[in-house]
Amino acid sequence: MKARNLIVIVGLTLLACSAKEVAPPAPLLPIPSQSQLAWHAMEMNAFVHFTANTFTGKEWGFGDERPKVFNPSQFDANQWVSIFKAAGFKGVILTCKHHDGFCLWPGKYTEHSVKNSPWQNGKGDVVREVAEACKKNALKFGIYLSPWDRNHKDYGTPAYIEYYRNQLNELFTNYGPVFEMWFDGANGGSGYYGGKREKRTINGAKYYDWPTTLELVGKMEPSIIFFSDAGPGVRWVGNEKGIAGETNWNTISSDTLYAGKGGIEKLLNTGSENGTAWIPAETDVSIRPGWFYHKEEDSLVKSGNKLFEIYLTSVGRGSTLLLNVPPDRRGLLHENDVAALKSFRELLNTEFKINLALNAKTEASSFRGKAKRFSSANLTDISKETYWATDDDVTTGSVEINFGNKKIIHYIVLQEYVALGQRVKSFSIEIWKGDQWQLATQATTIGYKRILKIEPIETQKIRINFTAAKVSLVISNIEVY
Ligand code: FUL
Repeated sequence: MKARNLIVIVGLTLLACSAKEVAPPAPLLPIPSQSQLAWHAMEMNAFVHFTANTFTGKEWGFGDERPKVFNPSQFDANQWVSIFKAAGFKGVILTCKHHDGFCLWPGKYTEHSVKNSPWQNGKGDVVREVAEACKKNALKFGIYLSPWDRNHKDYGTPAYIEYYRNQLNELFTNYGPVFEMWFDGANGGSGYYGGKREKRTINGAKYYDWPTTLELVGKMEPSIIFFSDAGPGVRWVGNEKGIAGETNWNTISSDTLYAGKGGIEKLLNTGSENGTAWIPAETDVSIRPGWFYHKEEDSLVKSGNKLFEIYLTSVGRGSTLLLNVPPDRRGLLHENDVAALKSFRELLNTEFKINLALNAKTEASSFRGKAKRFSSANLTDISKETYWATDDDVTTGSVEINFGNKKIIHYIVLQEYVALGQRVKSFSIEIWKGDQWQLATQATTIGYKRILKIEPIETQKIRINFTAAKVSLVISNIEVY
């Protein structure tokens, strides 16, 4: 072998060894499960509230609505789902049963369902059609099954819990795969209850025996994400306005929480820095004032601009947006809602059109073990699986991104590599102006994604200063628009 070749081989081996020596950062517990990671990446899902209420004009049916009121004239689940897909949603969660107990599938455990409605001569199945439309459009399908049932005669007794679990069984064995299961927090109160027409109070912390129910569902659908105020998969964001916490930790201590427990909205909105479980916030909000369709709200559909604002305060704050778009009495998404979704999509497309940071030159204050695989170049590559990381004892640092020439910038997008936990507590963004750095904005948490909107400004480079973190920094992505 020639001496030169030998030198090259030795050199390469030494390089490989030194790279090998630099271990990746240890995860900061708690970390998300694989299904939670997949859920984060979905970013936007659609919520569909549709039931007897659509025809009676109510928001909370009493439970005495006759099934025959349910009669959409032009029902088309494919219209809903293809519009959701075009708008960029990745999943659809359907109210298979709302508080009135009316079931959108012809199950065998109750007569209070589509099977006794004139729609498709009692042979229709909304759940089936939506699940199939989701499959056809490659969107994931989710189930909302209200625990509170104002129709059922046994509500409040153990017999109802058995009924509820039977319904879950039916849904999960016949309509899966299901990515998310929504356990609503509204619990107990007055209702029809098989004709008793009375008030029934339940102990929210105990009555449903959630651990047993979750185990049952988990066996049928191991990767299911459970939504409730308190998780365990994802938590409620604490309001129905589309606003996640400006500080938004994916972590929270869930041992004292339960679905329907009041007075915890603020905590749910921000999570807690030292929470013991990974339970990210889901931001559910309706495109209309109500959750169900009401003709008199046709003029009150949120505009594309408003939806974009909500996108920034939900997805842009590390949460997932669950946007409710209720079909009308025809069984179609109303023209006004469709127009708003279209304008929302157009805004997303124009505002985030060209990522000025893609492959831009970066320079970091330091990087882990000086190993290339942890360098700041990973921030502006196309992959979200590569990341910039610092040494274990380095919890602050900065990264400069140089666009090569002057660009007008409006938004900065940051992502932590949350598979290794949520770390950043605060950061600031500076813009190069004249011959010095000028503060553009500062914020607290990042999490899965943080989008900061700044006053549009022309600049050749920006600097992001990570000013505090729980442990060393692990950032996977920076985009600039
Ligand atoms: C609430 C319910 O009471 C509303 O009707 C709606 O379903 C909303 C998503 O959750 O708790």
